[in-house]
Amino acid sequence: MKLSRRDFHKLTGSVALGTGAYLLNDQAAGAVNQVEEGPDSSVEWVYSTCGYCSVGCGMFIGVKDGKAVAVKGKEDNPVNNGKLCPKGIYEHKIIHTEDRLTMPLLRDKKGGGFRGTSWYEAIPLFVSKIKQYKPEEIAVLCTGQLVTEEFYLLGKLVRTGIRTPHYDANTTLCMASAVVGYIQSFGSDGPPGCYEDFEHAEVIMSIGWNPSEQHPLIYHRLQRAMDSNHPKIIVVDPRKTQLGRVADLYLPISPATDVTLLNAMIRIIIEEGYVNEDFINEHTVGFSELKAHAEGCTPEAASQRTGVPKEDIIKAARLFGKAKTAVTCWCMGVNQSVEGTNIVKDINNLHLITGKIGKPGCAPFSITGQCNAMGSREYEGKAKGLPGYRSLVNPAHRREVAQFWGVDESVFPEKLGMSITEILAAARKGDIKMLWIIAHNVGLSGPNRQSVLEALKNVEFLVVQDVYHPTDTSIYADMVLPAAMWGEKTGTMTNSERRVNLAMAAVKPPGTAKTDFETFMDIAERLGLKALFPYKNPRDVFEEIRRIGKGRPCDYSEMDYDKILASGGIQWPATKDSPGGTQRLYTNGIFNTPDGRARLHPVEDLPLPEATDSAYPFILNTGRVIEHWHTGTKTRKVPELKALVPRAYVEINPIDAERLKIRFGDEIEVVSRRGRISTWARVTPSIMPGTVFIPFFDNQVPVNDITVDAVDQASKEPNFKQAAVNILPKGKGTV
Ligand SMILES: Nc1nc2c(c(=O)[nH]1)N[C@H]1C(S)=C(S)[C@@H](COP(=O)(O)OP(=O)(O)OC[C@H]3O[C@@H](n4cnc5c(=O)[nH]c(N)nc54)[C@H](O)[C@@H]3O)O[C@H]1N2
Ligand SMILES: Nc1nc2c(c(=O)[nH]1)N[C@H]1C(S)=C(S)[C@@H](COP(=O)(O)OP(=O)(O)OC[C@H]3O[C@@H](n4cnc5c(=O)[nH]c(N)nc54)[C@H](O)[C@@H]3O)O[C@H]1N2
Ligand code: SF4
Ligand SMILES: [Mo]
Repeated sequence: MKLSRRDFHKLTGSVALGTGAYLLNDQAAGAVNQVEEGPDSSVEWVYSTCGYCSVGCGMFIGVKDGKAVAVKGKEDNPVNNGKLCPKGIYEHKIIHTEDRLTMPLLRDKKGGGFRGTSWYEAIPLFVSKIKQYKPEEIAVLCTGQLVTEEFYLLGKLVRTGIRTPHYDANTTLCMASAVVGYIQSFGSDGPPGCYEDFEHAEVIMSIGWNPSEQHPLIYHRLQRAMDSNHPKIIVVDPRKTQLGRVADLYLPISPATDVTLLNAMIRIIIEEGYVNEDFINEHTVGFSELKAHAEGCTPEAASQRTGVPKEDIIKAARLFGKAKTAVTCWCMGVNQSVEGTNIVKDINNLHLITGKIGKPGCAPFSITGQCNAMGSREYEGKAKGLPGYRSLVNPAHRREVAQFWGVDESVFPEKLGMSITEILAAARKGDIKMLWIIAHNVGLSGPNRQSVLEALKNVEFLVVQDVYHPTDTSIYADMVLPAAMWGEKTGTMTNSERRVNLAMAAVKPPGTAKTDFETFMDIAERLGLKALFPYKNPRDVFEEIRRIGKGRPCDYSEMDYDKILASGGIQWPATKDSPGGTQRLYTNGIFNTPDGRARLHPVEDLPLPEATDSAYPFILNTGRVIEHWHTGTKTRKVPELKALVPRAYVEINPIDAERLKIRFGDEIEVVSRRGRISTWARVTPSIMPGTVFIPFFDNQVPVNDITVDAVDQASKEPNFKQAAVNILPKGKGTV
């Protein structure tokens, strides 16, 4: 079915073109997919959870003659009530594609191309390379898109078998600032809130988050809340997103000045007496320092720096302060910044001083990105290095995990190794010789991409484990390992509200492709670690996760696959006291710090890593569109989605466009100190003057050629959201 973006929006009940405020219910899904239902239907529906974003929609995959032919929402799922967004509804179309990997590939040293091979050759070669290099010459880069059982296996394999400290993931490009901010404020990672909080909140503040496009089924819940309890909506974003359009208060903030805005709000809240003194006294540390610091943060100065009118800053503070309940959601506009951790801590400050946490309608709520970024934080060790939110530098944690696994704790590295951008820099220098990349298309999604490609080309042995080939990363590999994908494997995933749900295998992987689970097991066995890896299937691993996580904040001990299937997902912690799961964290005001008190942190804005100047006068903002998923390896293959947004574009404000004589649709170049890309201009007032926005899904418009690779020093998350660029009519010289 060929649809224009406009027709698609009409069919799916959109409220505004380009906003993604459209959802498909079961009936519309049927119409789109044209699947026959009813007792005679030969379609078998298999339980699953969407494999794209962290909303975690419950769904079924329709299978006919061994092929995935349709998808439909699960009516009684507590997250999405049967509805799906456009990516979800076409998800079966990403499985049986022509570029699926069907066998391992090895680079043919003579010809330079690839030759197909068997696992009997690939795994021994892989393991011989692991033995050839020193552990610290090897690095592993993973993802937020495997199932938790696979994350746990890989974490155990890296710690006990490969033993390199250099083990990171694309989650550092995404969630790291939220993780570090939570740990510094509350003593532990983990979003405290849940989606139901929207229905209890008097105020919902969104900072650097575009939910109508990136979390459409959360947006739907926001809409439901707007219709029922009418929360006041505050949106802080340099782009006027759909949520910004419907907001009660839209604050068009100058890029990366969020801390200044929050500090001024904190000052007003303290000054005007909206603080919760009992909560501060009983449950926090550091209020007097925060107060002293806030005194210097006047709304006048904040207005000057942020560009937000002073009256609006005061209004936001009063709305937030006076409300009995408030939720603050944030996403990449906060995390992907050199000051990401600071912004997160300031959001936490705001909630702590007003006691707006641990109650219905009250939470500082980081929205995650990938379907299972949470799972990698919980049980792969992406939060602090060891499973169950345990830390590599905590002696008790090291002991616990070592004893549980039956290994000597000296096998663990003493501390976390390099982060992703550091690993890539070391690979460029030749210090990392073997790089294993699993489910991460860093060749398009990594910051300052040409330097990433240099790293990929420079490592002696690059292994890429993916479901498709060629990708922007796999083309540089020495070995490509074919993986089974969503719909072909079974395991759990945790969504943004800590809900653990199952995705089940519906169809078989193509050729000899294996699940990542099987590949990790094969490698472990070949490394002689069979005794440490006695699992027959993901369920066995889940049982181990239940035991190793018992008593930890992310406790799964009262969950099992059957309970999850029956309930549509269980929110951790699930313990003896709360066997059905837990909606909210910190309801008793006790945090995961040694004294149980949360920490208040006075913080400041940092300068942009790359200031604008006369040669590069615009700030480049980057991100996503609803129709496409990340680097587009999946969605660029779905004809309906590709037809809607075939090519990435540059959003530019009409004032700038007029000055530069650029019309809608003109081909233009965007140039930074690192490179140049060209594409068409989309002139729109939703982007503020002096800034431009380019989505990163399109490898014909590789926006990361021009982004910076500066990182937040605490979280190591790259600053994807601001780089200095210039705009030129195509082919018109250089800056
Ligand atoms: N359709 C679709 N959905 C997705 C994804 C996808 O690729 N496609 N990816 C998933 C993943 S992994 C993630 S991480 C999430 C990301 O979800 P979001 O974070 O919502 O998406 P982004 O487009 O990256 O950026 C969000 C907003 O940050 C704003 N922003 C930029 N700079 C600043 C700033 O300085 N201050 C403030 N306050 N805001 C700023 C941008 O203008 C943008 O509107 O989406 C998930 N969902
Ligand atoms: N400019 C800019 N760049 C960004 C961002 C931004 O906002 N702006 N956002 C950043 C963020 S938040 C994120 S999360 C990253 C995302 O960046 P990536 O993770 O690189 O993006 P994906 O396109 O999802 O790549 C995942 C890869 O895994 C493969 N894959 C899918 N399923 C499986 C599986 O089950 N097993 C295996 N082995 N492989 C699989 C896919 O084919 C694909 O090649 O991009 C980051 N880059
Ligand atoms: S909102 Fe996210 S989880 Fe739900 S169908 Fe869309 S992509 Fe999948
Ligand atoms: Mo992400």
